Amino acid sequence: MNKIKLPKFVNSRLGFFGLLTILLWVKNIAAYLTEFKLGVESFQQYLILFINPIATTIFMLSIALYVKGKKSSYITMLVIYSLMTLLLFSNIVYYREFTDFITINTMLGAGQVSSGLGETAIKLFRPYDILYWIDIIALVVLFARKKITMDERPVRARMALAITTLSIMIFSGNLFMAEVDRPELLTRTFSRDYLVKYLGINAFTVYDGVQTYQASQVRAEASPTDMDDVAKYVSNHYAAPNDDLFGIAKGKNVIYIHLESTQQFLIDYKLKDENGVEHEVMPFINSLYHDKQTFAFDNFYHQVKGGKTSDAETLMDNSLFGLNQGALMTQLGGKNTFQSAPNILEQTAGYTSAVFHGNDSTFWNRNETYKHWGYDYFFSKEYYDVNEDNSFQYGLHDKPFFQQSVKYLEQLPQPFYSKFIAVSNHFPYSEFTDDEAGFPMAQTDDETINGYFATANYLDAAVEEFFNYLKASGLYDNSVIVLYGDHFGISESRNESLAELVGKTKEDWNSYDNAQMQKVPYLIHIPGQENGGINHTYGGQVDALPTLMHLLGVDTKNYIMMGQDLLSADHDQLVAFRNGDFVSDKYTYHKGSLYDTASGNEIVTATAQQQKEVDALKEKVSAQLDASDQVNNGDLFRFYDKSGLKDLDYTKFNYKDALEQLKEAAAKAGNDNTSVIAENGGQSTEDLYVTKTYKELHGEPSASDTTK
Ligand code: GP9
Ligand code: MN
Repeated sequence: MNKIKLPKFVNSRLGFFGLLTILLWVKNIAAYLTEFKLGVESFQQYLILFINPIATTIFMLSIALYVKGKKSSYITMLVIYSLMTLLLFSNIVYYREFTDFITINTMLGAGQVSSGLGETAIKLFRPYDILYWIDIIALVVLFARKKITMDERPVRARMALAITTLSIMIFSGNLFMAEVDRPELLTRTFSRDYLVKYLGINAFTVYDGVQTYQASQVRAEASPTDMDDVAKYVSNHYAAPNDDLFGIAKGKNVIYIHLESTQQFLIDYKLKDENGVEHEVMPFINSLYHDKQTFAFDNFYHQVKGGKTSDAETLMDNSLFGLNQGALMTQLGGKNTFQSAPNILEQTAGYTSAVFHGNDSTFWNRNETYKHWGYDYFFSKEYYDVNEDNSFQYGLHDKPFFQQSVKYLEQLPQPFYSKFIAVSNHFPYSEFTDDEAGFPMAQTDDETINGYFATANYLDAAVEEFFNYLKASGLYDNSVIVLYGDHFGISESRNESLAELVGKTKEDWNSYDNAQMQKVPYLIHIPGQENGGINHTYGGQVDALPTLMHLLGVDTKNYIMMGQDLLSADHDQLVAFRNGDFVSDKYTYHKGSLYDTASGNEIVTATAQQQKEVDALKEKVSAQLDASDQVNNGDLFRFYDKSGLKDLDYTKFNYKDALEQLKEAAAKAGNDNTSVIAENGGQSTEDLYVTKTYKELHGEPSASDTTK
């Protein structure tokens, strides 16, 4: 080391500051490229990734520049440097085990489920990890040997301020680029991966800290009396079950099929190709829709906001709304107490529960939220064979997704409550292999709309294959299969281009039409039933849980649910949108305009009587949304014991090695094992699954009909 000659600049305070900045930047980039899987896809995203550690590093290290004393300034700088290295390094180690980043809650030990790092941490270290620390040791030695000398001269305050300001400017630039590439990054907080990819570990940690603090403030102020108010609302709002239908699906498996971005207008829809030939978009789902074994609904609305898919899941599994801003699952899903469907069914009827989804487990914070909801198993991307050809940015395509799910599904003890989250019919509605291309494109001036029908058709075919398997394996007869659309696929801003495809014109398109477009399919298919049919009740996703529970014969009187059984005679004909707008059988109120629901005519000046009715509806809507917000923001379930449910110990769930866990449980159950594979004499049912590409089903597409 004696021979080492360092460049002179490191002997000035600013020079040393610069050296540390560069070193931290290099460490961050090394971690990005070798440790984390951030799904960087474009040049722009690489650019953002490369600059994102800079601003926060300069900002943090610049604190030391305000310290005048020689030693204290250098020590401050080194301490900050070491702490930032520690933060990065902890995330690296944590990621190796959990494929996720450390939240403030995890650090505080509140999320004990996912921490548990203590014992296993040692096993997660790699020999080359020393590279993340070796520089600190080297710096200390260099100081000791006077290879780097400390600069007597303090940095002028104005200079320090300029550097801090510079870091803020860089950060603003970074944020701007991030927002351009991924709009609503901060308001919707899709996943921690996204925040790190766009803003870096430091900014993510601060952002998470602020959110955690805000949530904890509201939570701290909440009290048991708040829950009493909510319980009063819920009991006044309760709709008693229809006696003829209560319990008709008792003891059956529940299989939810999440129809990504599927709107009700696709039901029975036929798309004309350029030759005027009609193509039915969802022939299989349509056949279910018209089946007497299906309770179908044609005035059923999604009620999501910024949390999109995750809001739909929140509504369906909890009968709670999402938050007015951002996503409940990411903000509170891993923190709050819930009394969700899987937990209720487990405790009241011995159900096992599982979610299947071919995307990263952290997306929408599912890996944490599902534990709090009581899901026993979560089969995410790592359980599937996902490659470039069978997937796109949101994960595995639907046909291989359903097919590959079977080897896990057949292991679940029955009865089970399961959810299959399909995803191919997701914006931008375009990614298909040539083998799946063929369904015609629509002919509008909007690419997004044009591809939507083909991806919906693909989803339909995937669902049909899955149904065929359910029938072949015998699961079908023992199950109630619920299909629902999670939210719109075509956003309001594109609806004018859609107008002509749904029998309207661009010019006449209005708020009423936009509200109508928020209808999504909701089909409860109960094999063997004859009393189904198309029900015209007005309802939304918040109503799904009590509806299903009553069909399963579970009394919901003492549960805190914001919705009402859609099959109950007491059901209010009212659907609240998350922003306070609404649709009832009589009125549609959307973006400040009022319409007569039946005719679609605008009510420009309401009569006194109409105004009174509308005001009453508005009040009901806000009472429902308020009650939901109170529960969520105040984490009020922790005060609620009248449901008779035992507290859920979510620390018992571990979504790794599910197959081993299932096999262990099966061995323990012995002859009492109720899984499909056990019923099949230990033989897998995987080969009962038949899957075919569009081309295999329909032959070569004509030249004009390709999806690409
Ligand atoms: C991703 C998927 C998409 O895992 O569920 O969510 P969305 O973008 O529709 O909210
Ligand atoms: Mn979605």
